[in-house]
Amino acid sequence: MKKAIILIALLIPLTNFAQDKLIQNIYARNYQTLNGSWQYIVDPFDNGYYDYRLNENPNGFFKNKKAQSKTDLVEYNFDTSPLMVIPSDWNTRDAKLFFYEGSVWFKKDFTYSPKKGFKTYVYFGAVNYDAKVYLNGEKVGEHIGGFTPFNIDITEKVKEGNNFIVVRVNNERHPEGVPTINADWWNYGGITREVMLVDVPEVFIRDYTIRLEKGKYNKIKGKVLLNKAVAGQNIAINIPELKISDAASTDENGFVTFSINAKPELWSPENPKLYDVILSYNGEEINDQIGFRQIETRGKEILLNGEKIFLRGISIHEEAPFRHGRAWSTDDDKVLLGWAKELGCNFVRLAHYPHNEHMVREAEKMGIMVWSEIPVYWTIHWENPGTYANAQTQLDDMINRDKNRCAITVWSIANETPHSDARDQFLTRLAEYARKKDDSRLISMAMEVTGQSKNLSKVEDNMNKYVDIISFNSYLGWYGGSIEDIKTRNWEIPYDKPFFVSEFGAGALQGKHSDGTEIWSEEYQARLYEETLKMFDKVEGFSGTSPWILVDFHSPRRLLNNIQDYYNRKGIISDNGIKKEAFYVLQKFYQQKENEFK
Ligand code: GCB
Repeated sequence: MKKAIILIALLIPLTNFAQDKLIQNIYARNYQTLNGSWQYIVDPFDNGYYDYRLNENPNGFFKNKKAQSKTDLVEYNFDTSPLMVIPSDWNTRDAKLFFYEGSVWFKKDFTYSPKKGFKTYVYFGAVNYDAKVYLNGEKVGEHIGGFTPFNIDITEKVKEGNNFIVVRVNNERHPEGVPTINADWWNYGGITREVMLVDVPEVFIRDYTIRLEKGKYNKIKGKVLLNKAVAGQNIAINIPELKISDAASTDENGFVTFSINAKPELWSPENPKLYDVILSYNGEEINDQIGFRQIETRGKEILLNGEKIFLRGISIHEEAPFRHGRAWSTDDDKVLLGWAKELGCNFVRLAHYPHNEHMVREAEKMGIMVWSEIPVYWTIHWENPGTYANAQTQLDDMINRDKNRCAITVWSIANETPHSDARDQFLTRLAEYARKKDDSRLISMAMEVTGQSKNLSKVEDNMNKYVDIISFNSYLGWYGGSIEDIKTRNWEIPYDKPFFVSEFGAGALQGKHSDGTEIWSEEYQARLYEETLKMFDKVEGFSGTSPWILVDFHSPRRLLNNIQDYYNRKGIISDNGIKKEAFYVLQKFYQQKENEFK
């Protein structure tokens, strides 16, 4: 009995409030932005949410109450509160909030004219971590998870003329959360991605998937789903450049499939060809840019469009270049991806959570393949059903948002997780879920090195059966061992699958120099890169790497003053955008690999 109560208690904070299914390709819809200035109130004791008995207060700050007379006691006032530009993280927008973890209330006024026969949604690209959303003083939805989008149907609540929206954002860490309390990145709080009001017809195309049929180069498959189960609706698909113009009728589930003979030019890093695809229904035209490719493995090789490739990657955190808050805009993303391009990358590992949609779309345009990951990181609560549900929802949302992005070649379900039966069960369920949902990509996870002796390192993991690529993080020469050890190390990876080194690296303070024997110097980092790349290049099945990491990033775990100062210094570019020596070592290696694979 007690157990059941605890279980329910654990589940309650993780369930979503009337969560609406995600609308595919939000940027192609008719929308009005709610980005810009929002008033905010910092509420460390959640005074706007609970009353003094710690019950949820029905007259919380979301009422946006204003004193009506000289004696009316109202102990908050959005109108006189400071403004913050949204999207953003509060940590880098307000110096007082750099270390803050707790609740902040945001409010924005807006005017609106609802259109007859249309539905209105409010869409959030991401809010970290727990969002409660109120419109005109009433709760309309809530969401858990800091890196995936959500939309809420507000048709019944939005008014002609003036409206106000209030969001209570809480970024406290929870042991049972995803991620859990311990992680090596900054816990940026806030409305960190775009907010928009979206108009769609009463019945509309909510979701679609368009790609090459698995294993074929001459057939495009399309699946389209309406928001309502209505039969006999005519849906048109057009791909002008391929002279495709087709239409079909929905079944009783509001669902249509297309199977079209076509031989599109294939997408690849050398030729990132995208086609305009237009779906039309009920007065709405949804425009997307879609590329076509096949990704698969054969024995120890990764094949893109049937040809063996080497993934010339780099890991990236979603942190803005130079200003070091959360990155969210195309401009931020272009700088990060531009550096990756300059390095010679054809691949990026977007660590350790889904990055913003612009990032993936830009990578696709630039011809960069993407590894996209959910924050199942380190010591997740494997036995907690609520934690599993949360992880699966994040996986589901990540796949739903980006399933039409051909650049995404790998879904990653976890990073460096400690082995146990409960962990294996949790991850097996996730891997099977991802596979069932999307069989057009590879599945992987960043594993750990499991055995080390003087001359031999091993990677053994029960999850080997469920992944397509054996990926692992190796810090030989940094967290244990020396650069000399790297020179003599052999590897045992006993699986007939390609392997990918999802991380290796060393900390270096840009501008700190030595003869190469001192840690924190650029030379030490560069030597470690040289030797590590040489070491792995000798091992059969080495199919790519995404060293840790493109740019120095904020981390609360990095406290060494005058060296780290709350930055993880493993970037090959410094926090102020200066390339370290290791950048050029990796660049040279990638030039060689590019030539080898021409
Ligand atoms: C890792 C983690 C990454 C850390 C990195 C480090 O293995 O996956 O999130 O930031 O090591 O620098 O220690």
